[in-house]
Amino acid sequence: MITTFLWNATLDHPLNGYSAKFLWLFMTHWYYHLTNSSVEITVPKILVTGALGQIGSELVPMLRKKYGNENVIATDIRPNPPIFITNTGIYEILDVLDDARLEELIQKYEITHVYHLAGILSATGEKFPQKAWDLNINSLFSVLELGRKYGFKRIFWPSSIAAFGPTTPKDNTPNDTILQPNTMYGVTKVSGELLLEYYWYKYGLDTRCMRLPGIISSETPCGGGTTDYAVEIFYEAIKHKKYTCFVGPETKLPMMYMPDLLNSIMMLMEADNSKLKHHVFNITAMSFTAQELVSEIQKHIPDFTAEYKPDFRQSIADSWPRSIDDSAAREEWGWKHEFGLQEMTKDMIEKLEKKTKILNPKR
Ligand code: AKB
Repeated sequence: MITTFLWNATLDHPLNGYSAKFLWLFMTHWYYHLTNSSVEITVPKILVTGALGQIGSELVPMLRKKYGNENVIATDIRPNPPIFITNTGIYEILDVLDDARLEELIQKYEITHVYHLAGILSATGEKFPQKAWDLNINSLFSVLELGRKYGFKRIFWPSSIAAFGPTTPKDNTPNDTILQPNTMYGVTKVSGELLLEYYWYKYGLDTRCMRLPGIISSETPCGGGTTDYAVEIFYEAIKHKKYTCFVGPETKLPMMYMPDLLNSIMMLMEADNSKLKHHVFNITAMSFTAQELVSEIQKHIPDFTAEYKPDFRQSIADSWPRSIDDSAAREEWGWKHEFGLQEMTKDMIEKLEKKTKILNPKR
Protein backbone atom coordinates (compact mmCIF):
# COMPACT_ATOMS: atom_id res chain seq x y z
CA MET A 1 0.00 0.00 0.00
CA ILE A 2 2.75 2.41 0.94
CA THR A 3 4.49 1.80 -2.38
CA THR A 4 1.27 2.55 -4.26
CA PHE A 5 0.96 5.73 -2.23
CA LEU A 6 4.52 6.74 -3.07
CA TRP A 7 4.03 5.90 -6.74
CA ASN A 8 0.84 7.97 -6.90
CA ALA A 9 2.47 10.82 -5.02
CA THR A 10 5.31 11.01 -7.53
CA LEU A 11 3.07 10.78 -10.57
CA ASP A 12 0.80 13.50 -9.20
CA HIS A 13 3.87 15.63 -8.63
CA PRO A 14 4.32 18.61 -10.98
CA LEU A 15 7.66 17.13 -12.11
CA ASN A 16 7.28 14.79 -15.05
CA GLY A 17 9.08 11.83 -16.61
CA TYR A 18 12.57 11.22 -15.29
CA SER A 19 12.32 13.76 -12.50
CA ALA A 20 9.14 12.11 -11.16
CA LYS A 21 10.69 8.66 -11.39
CA PHE A 22 13.85 9.85 -9.67
CA LEU A 23 11.72 11.36 -6.92
CA TRP A 24 9.83 8.07 -6.61
CA LEU A 25 13.05 6.04 -6.30
CA PHE A 26 14.39 8.51 -3.77
CA MET A 27 11.21 8.31 -1.68
CA THR A 28 11.03 4.50 -1.68
CA HIS A 29 14.76 4.32 -0.85
CA TRP A 30 14.17 6.72 2.02
CA TYR A 31 11.15 4.71 3.22
CA TYR A 32 13.21 1.50 3.11
CA HIS A 33 15.90 2.96 5.33
CA LEU A 34 13.43 4.58 7.69
CA THR A 35 11.50 1.37 8.35
CA ASN A 36 14.42 -1.02 7.84
CA SER A 37 11.89 -3.36 6.25
CA SER A 38 12.03 -5.08 2.90
CA VAL A 39 9.81 -2.98 0.64
CA GLU A 40 8.43 -4.71 -2.41
CA ILE A 41 8.62 -2.00 -5.06
CA THR A 42 5.91 -3.09 -7.43
CA VAL A 43 4.57 -0.89 -10.16
CA PRO A 44 1.63 -2.53 -11.91
CA LYS A 45 2.27 -3.77 -15.44
CA ILE A 46 -1.12 -3.39 -17.01
CA LEU A 47 -2.66 -4.97 -20.09
CA VAL A 48 -5.93 -3.51 -21.40
CA THR A 49 -7.98 -5.53 -23.90
CA GLY A 50 -10.55 -3.80 -26.11
CA ALA A 51 -8.50 -0.64 -25.58
CA LEU A 52 -9.99 1.18 -28.58
CA GLY A 53 -13.59 0.81 -27.46
CA GLN A 54 -15.78 3.41 -25.75
CA ILE A 55 -14.33 2.79 -22.28
CA GLY A 56 -10.81 1.66 -23.21
CA SER A 57 -9.96 4.72 -25.27
CA GLU A 58 -10.51 6.94 -22.23
CA LEU A 59 -9.30 4.50 -19.59
CA VAL A 60 -5.89 3.89 -21.23
CA PRO A 61 -4.78 7.58 -21.09
CA MET A 62 -5.93 7.77 -17.46
CA LEU A 63 -4.05 4.58 -16.49
CA ARG A 64 -0.94 5.83 -18.32
CA LYS A 65 -1.08 9.12 -16.46
CA LYS A 66 -1.36 7.32 -13.14
CA TYR A 67 0.99 4.37 -13.58
CA GLY A 68 3.40 5.58 -16.27
CA ASN A 69 3.13 5.35 -20.06
CA GLU A 70 5.47 2.38 -20.31
CA ASN A 71 3.43 0.35 -17.80
CA VAL A 72 0.13 0.30 -19.69
CA ILE A 73 -0.06 -1.93 -22.77
CA ALA A 74 -3.10 -1.14 -24.93
CA THR A 75 -4.40 -4.00 -27.08
CA ASP A 76 -7.25 -4.33 -29.52
CA ILE A 77 -8.10 -6.33 -32.63
CA ARG A 78 -8.01 -3.18 -34.80
CA PRO A 79 -4.84 -2.53 -36.83
CA ASN A 80 -5.09 1.28 -36.97
CA PRO A 81 -5.11 2.75 -33.47
CA PRO A 82 -5.49 6.52 -33.06
CA ILE A 83 -2.35 8.53 -32.53
CA PHE A 84 -3.14 9.43 -28.90
CA ILE A 85 -2.86 5.73 -28.06
CA THR A 86 0.33 5.00 -30.03
CA ASN A 87 2.08 8.26 -29.14
CA THR A 88 1.79 7.72 -25.42
CA GLY A 89 2.73 4.06 -25.07
CA ILE A 90 2.75 0.54 -26.44
CA TYR A 91 -0.07 -0.72 -28.65
CA GLU A 92 -0.32 -4.40 -29.64
CA ILE A 93 -2.83 -6.01 -31.96
CA LEU A 94 -4.64 -8.76 -30.10
CA ASP A 95 -7.60 -10.98 -30.89
CA VAL A 96 -8.59 -11.96 -27.36
CA LEU A 97 -9.68 -15.38 -28.59
CA ASP A 98 -6.09 -16.11 -29.60
CA ASP A 99 -4.81 -17.65 -26.34
CA ALA A 100 -1.25 -18.10 -27.60
CA ARG A 101 -0.90 -14.44 -28.55
CA LEU A 102 -2.46 -13.34 -25.26
CA GLU A 103 0.03 -15.47 -23.33
CA GLU A 104 2.92 -14.16 -25.45
CA LEU A 105 2.03 -10.56 -24.53
CA ILE A 106 1.61 -11.43 -20.85
CA GLN A 107 5.09 -12.98 -20.83
CA LYS A 108 6.67 -10.25 -22.95
CA TYR A 109 5.50 -7.38 -20.72
CA GLU A 110 5.44 -9.30 -17.41
CA ILE A 111 1.81 -8.34 -16.89
CA THR A 112 0.45 -8.13 -13.33
CA HIS A 113 -2.93 -6.43 -13.86
CA VAL A 114 -5.50 -6.97 -16.64
CA TYR A 115 -8.44 -4.73 -17.53
CA HIS A 116 -10.41 -7.05 -19.77
CA LEU A 117 -12.74 -4.74 -21.71
CA ALA A 118 -13.10 -6.60 -25.04
CA GLY A 119 -16.66 -7.80 -25.50
CA ILE A 120 -19.87 -7.72 -27.51
CA LEU A 121 -22.72 -5.57 -26.16
CA SER A 122 -26.42 -6.34 -25.77
CA ALA A 123 -27.92 -5.37 -29.13
CA THR A 124 -25.16 -6.98 -31.21
CA GLY A 125 -25.31 -9.97 -28.84
CA GLU A 126 -28.96 -10.54 -29.76
CA LYS A 127 -28.04 -10.55 -33.45
CA PHE A 128 -25.09 -12.92 -32.96
CA PRO A 129 -25.69 -14.87 -29.72
CA GLN A 130 -23.11 -17.61 -30.40
CA LYS A 131 -20.45 -15.04 -31.19
CA ALA A 132 -21.35 -13.10 -28.03
CA TRP A 133 -20.94 -16.21 -25.87
CA ASP A 134 -17.67 -17.10 -27.58
CA LEU A 135 -16.07 -13.68 -27.27
CA ASN A 136 -17.43 -12.62 -23.89
CA ILE A 137 -16.95 -15.90 -22.03
CA ASN A 138 -14.11 -17.78 -23.71
CA SER A 139 -11.84 -14.74 -23.65
CA LEU A 140 -12.63 -14.15 -19.97
CA PHE A 141 -11.89 -17.78 -19.21
CA SER A 142 -8.47 -17.46 -20.91
CA VAL A 143 -7.66 -14.28 -18.97
CA LEU A 144 -8.57 -15.99 -15.69
CA GLU A 145 -6.57 -19.12 -16.51
CA LEU A 146 -3.53 -17.05 -17.48
CA GLY A 147 -4.07 -14.97 -14.35
CA ARG A 148 -3.85 -18.14 -12.29
CA LYS A 149 -0.80 -19.39 -14.21
CA TYR A 150 1.16 -16.12 -14.02
CA GLY A 151 -0.09 -14.99 -10.60
CA PHE A 152 -1.78 -11.74 -11.68
CA LYS A 153 -2.26 -9.28 -8.86
CA ARG A 154 -5.65 -8.04 -10.07
CA ILE A 155 -8.19 -8.46 -12.88
CA PHE A 156 -10.95 -6.01 -13.77
CA TRP A 157 -13.93 -7.11 -15.84
CA PRO A 158 -17.08 -5.07 -16.51
CA SER A 159 -20.41 -6.76 -15.93
CA SER A 160 -23.62 -4.87 -16.71
CA ILE A 161 -27.18 -4.09 -15.61
CA ALA A 162 -27.90 -6.69 -18.32
CA ALA A 163 -27.11 -9.35 -15.69
CA PHE A 164 -30.59 -8.56 -14.33
CA GLY A 165 -33.74 -9.74 -16.08
CA PRO A 166 -37.52 -9.44 -16.09
CA THR A 167 -37.86 -11.24 -12.72
CA THR A 168 -35.45 -8.87 -10.93
CA PRO A 169 -36.97 -6.03 -8.83
CA LYS A 170 -37.04 -3.05 -11.22
CA ASP A 171 -36.50 -0.13 -8.85
CA ASN A 172 -33.51 0.37 -6.61
CA THR A 173 -32.39 -3.16 -7.57
CA PRO A 174 -30.23 -4.61 -4.76
CA ASN A 175 -26.65 -5.78 -5.26
CA ASP A 176 -27.54 -9.35 -4.31
CA THR A 177 -30.74 -10.32 -6.09
CA ILE A 178 -32.33 -12.50 -8.78
CA LEU A 179 -30.14 -12.85 -11.90
CA GLN A 180 -32.25 -14.33 -14.69
CA PRO A 181 -31.50 -12.30 -17.85
CA ASN A 182 -33.24 -13.07 -21.12
CA THR A 183 -30.54 -11.76 -23.47
CA MET A 184 -27.37 -13.61 -24.48
CA TYR A 185 -25.33 -10.60 -23.38
CA GLY A 186 -26.97 -10.86 -19.96
CA VAL A 187 -26.30 -14.62 -19.85
CA THR A 188 -22.60 -13.95 -20.52
CA LYS A 189 -22.53 -11.28 -17.80
CA VAL A 190 -24.02 -13.59 -15.13
CA SER A 191 -21.74 -16.44 -16.20
CA GLY A 192 -18.72 -14.11 -16.15
CA GLU A 193 -19.59 -12.86 -12.67
CA LEU A 194 -19.79 -16.45 -11.44
CA LEU A 195 -16.46 -17.30 -13.07
CA LEU A 196 -14.78 -14.32 -11.39
CA GLU A 197 -16.18 -15.39 -8.00
CA TYR A 198 -15.06 -18.96 -8.64
CA TYR A 199 -11.48 -17.95 -9.39
CA TRP A 200 -11.49 -15.77 -6.31
CA TYR A 201 -12.62 -18.51 -3.91
CA LYS A 202 -10.86 -21.41 -5.59
CA TYR A 203 -7.50 -19.84 -6.51
CA GLY A 204 -7.38 -16.59 -4.56
CA LEU A 205 -7.21 -14.56 -7.79
CA ASP A 206 -8.11 -10.93 -7.01
CA THR A 207 -10.97 -10.32 -9.46
CA ARG A 208 -13.00 -7.10 -9.36
CA CYS A 209 -16.17 -6.36 -11.25
CA MET A 210 -18.86 -3.70 -11.58
CA ARG A 211 -22.31 -3.94 -13.16
CA LEU A 212 -22.17 -0.98 -15.50
CA PRO A 213 -25.23 1.08 -16.37
CA GLY A 214 -25.43 2.91 -19.72
CA ILE A 215 -22.22 4.93 -20.17
CA ILE A 216 -22.43 8.39 -21.74
CA SER A 217 -19.25 9.84 -23.21
CA SER A 218 -18.13 12.64 -25.50
CA GLU A 219 -14.88 11.15 -26.82
CA THR A 220 -15.48 7.79 -28.50
CA PRO A 221 -18.79 6.81 -30.06
CA CYS A 222 -20.36 3.65 -28.67
CA GLY A 223 -21.86 0.83 -30.74
CA GLY A 224 -23.91 -2.32 -30.35
CA GLY A 225 -25.53 -1.48 -27.02
CA THR A 226 -29.12 -0.81 -25.96
CA THR A 227 -28.21 2.35 -24.04
CA ASP A 228 -26.51 3.86 -27.13
CA TYR A 229 -29.50 6.21 -27.65
CA ALA A 230 -28.38 8.21 -24.61
CA VAL A 231 -25.11 9.03 -26.42
CA GLU A 232 -26.32 9.27 -30.05
CA ILE A 233 -28.98 11.80 -29.03
CA PHE A 234 -26.30 14.38 -28.13
CA TYR A 235 -24.44 14.03 -31.44
CA GLU A 236 -27.71 14.34 -33.38
CA ALA A 237 -29.00 17.22 -31.25
CA ILE A 238 -25.87 19.22 -32.05
CA LYS A 239 -25.58 18.22 -35.72
CA HIS A 240 -29.21 18.03 -36.90
CA LYS A 241 -31.31 19.32 -33.99
CA LYS A 242 -33.47 16.20 -34.21
CA TYR A 243 -33.22 12.57 -33.18
CA THR A 244 -35.25 9.43 -33.73
CA CYS A 245 -34.98 7.42 -30.55
CA PHE A 246 -35.11 3.61 -30.72
CA VAL A 247 -36.75 3.27 -27.27
CA GLY A 248 -40.00 4.88 -26.12
CA PRO A 249 -40.23 8.16 -24.13
CA GLU A 250 -41.04 6.39 -20.83
CA THR A 251 -38.03 4.04 -20.97
CA LYS A 252 -36.01 4.66 -17.84
CA LEU A 253 -32.55 3.16 -17.27
CA PRO A 254 -29.58 3.66 -14.90
CA MET A 255 -26.78 5.73 -16.46
CA MET A 256 -23.36 7.17 -15.70
CA TYR A 257 -21.10 9.81 -17.26
CA MET A 258 -17.65 8.67 -18.40
CA PRO A 259 -15.59 10.80 -15.95
CA ASP A 260 -17.48 9.15 -13.08
CA LEU A 261 -16.97 5.71 -14.60
CA LEU A 262 -13.20 6.21 -14.98
CA ASN A 263 -13.00 7.41 -11.43
CA SER A 264 -15.01 4.43 -10.17
CA ILE A 265 -12.78 1.91 -11.98
CA MET A 266 -9.67 3.50 -10.47
CA MET A 267 -11.25 3.50 -7.02
CA LEU A 268 -12.34 -0.12 -7.20
CA MET A 269 -8.94 -1.30 -8.44
CA GLU A 270 -7.15 0.62 -5.67
CA ALA A 271 -9.59 -0.46 -2.94
CA ASP A 272 -8.23 -2.20 0.12
CA ASN A 273 -8.88 -5.89 -0.29
CA SER A 274 -9.69 -6.46 3.36
CA LYS A 275 -12.64 -4.03 3.12
CA LEU A 276 -14.32 -5.80 0.20
CA LYS A 277 -17.21 -8.10 1.02
CA HIS A 278 -18.26 -8.32 -2.62
CA HIS A 279 -16.35 -8.77 -5.86
CA VAL A 280 -19.25 -7.74 -8.07
CA PHE A 281 -20.78 -4.32 -7.44
CA ASN A 282 -23.83 -2.43 -8.66
CA ILE A 283 -22.74 1.05 -9.69
CA THR A 284 -24.77 4.01 -10.87
CA ALA A 285 -25.01 7.79 -10.91
CA MET A 286 -28.48 8.66 -12.24
CA SER A 287 -31.63 7.24 -13.83
CA PHE A 288 -33.78 9.09 -16.35
CA THR A 289 -36.39 8.42 -19.01
CA ALA A 290 -35.67 9.13 -22.67
CA GLN A 291 -38.21 11.97 -22.46
CA GLU A 292 -36.43 13.48 -19.43
CA LEU A 293 -33.16 13.43 -21.38
CA VAL A 294 -34.80 15.18 -24.34
CA SER A 295 -36.21 17.90 -22.03
CA GLU A 296 -32.81 18.43 -20.42
CA ILE A 297 -31.11 18.80 -23.83
CA GLN A 298 -33.84 21.26 -24.91
CA LYS A 299 -32.81 23.56 -22.05
CA HIS A 300 -29.53 24.06 -23.98
CA ILE A 301 -30.79 23.56 -27.56
CA PRO A 302 -34.40 24.85 -27.51
CA ASP A 303 -35.18 23.92 -31.15
CA PHE A 304 -34.12 20.28 -30.66
CA THR A 305 -36.93 17.77 -31.27
CA ALA A 306 -37.14 14.01 -30.81
CA GLU A 307 -39.45 11.34 -32.10
CA TYR A 308 -39.72 7.76 -30.89
CA LYS A 309 -39.62 4.63 -33.03
CA PRO A 310 -38.95 1.69 -30.69
CA ASP A 311 -37.23 -1.30 -32.33
CA PHE A 312 -35.98 -4.68 -31.02
CA ARG A 313 -33.87 -2.89 -28.39
CA GLN A 314 -37.05 -1.79 -26.57
CA SER A 315 -37.65 -5.28 -25.18
CA ILE A 316 -34.02 -5.51 -24.03
CA ALA A 317 -34.39 -2.17 -22.21
CA ASP A 318 -37.71 -3.31 -20.71
CA SER A 319 -36.01 -6.35 -19.18
CA TRP A 320 -33.50 -4.20 -17.25
CA PRO A 321 -33.93 -2.27 -13.97
CA ARG A 322 -35.08 1.36 -13.95
CA SER A 323 -32.72 2.19 -11.10
CA ILE A 324 -30.16 0.26 -9.07
CA ASP A 325 -28.91 0.38 -5.49
CA ASP A 326 -25.14 0.84 -5.37
CA SER A 327 -24.82 1.24 -1.60
CA ALA A 328 -22.41 -1.75 -1.37
CA ALA A 329 -19.94 0.12 -3.62
CA ARG A 330 -20.44 3.32 -1.62
CA GLU A 331 -19.91 1.54 1.70
CA GLU A 332 -17.09 -0.88 0.80
CA TRP A 333 -14.84 1.35 -1.30
CA GLY A 334 -16.24 4.84 -0.97
CA TRP A 335 -17.88 5.22 -4.39
CA LYS A 336 -19.43 8.67 -4.93
CA HIS A 337 -20.61 10.11 -8.24
CA GLU A 338 -20.23 13.72 -9.38
CA PHE A 339 -22.44 13.98 -12.44
CA GLY A 340 -26.24 13.88 -12.38
CA LEU A 341 -28.49 14.43 -15.42
CA GLN A 342 -28.10 18.23 -15.41
CA GLU A 343 -24.32 18.31 -14.94
CA MET A 344 -23.74 15.55 -17.49
CA THR A 345 -25.97 17.16 -20.15
CA LYS A 346 -24.30 20.56 -19.77
CA ASP A 347 -20.80 19.05 -19.98
CA MET A 348 -21.64 16.78 -22.96
CA ILE A 349 -23.08 19.68 -24.97
CA GLU A 350 -20.16 21.96 -24.17
CA LYS A 351 -17.61 19.29 -25.16
CA LEU A 352 -19.37 18.23 -28.36
CA GLU A 353 -20.01 21.82 -29.47
CA LYS A 354 -16.33 22.62 -28.96
CA LYS A 355 -15.33 19.56 -31.00
CA THR A 356 -17.78 20.47 -33.78
CA LYS A 357 -16.35 24.00 -33.95
CA ILE A 358 -12.80 22.66 -34.25
CA LEU A 359 -13.82 20.26 -37.04
CA ASN A 360 -16.06 22.77 -38.88
CA PRO A 361 -14.88 26.29 -37.95
CA LYS A 362 -17.45 27.94 -40.30
CA ARG A 363 -20.54 26.43 -38.57
C1 AKB B 1 -25.50 -2.07 -23.48
O1 AKB B 1 -26.43 -1.29 -23.69
O2 AKB B 1 -25.44 -3.19 -23.98
C2 AKB B 1 -24.42 -1.66 -22.52
C3 AKB B 1 -24.70 -2.13 -21.14
C4 AKB B 1 -25.75 -1.48 -20.34
O3 AKB B 1 -24.07 -3.03 -20.67
N1 AKB B 1 -24.25 -0.25 -22.55
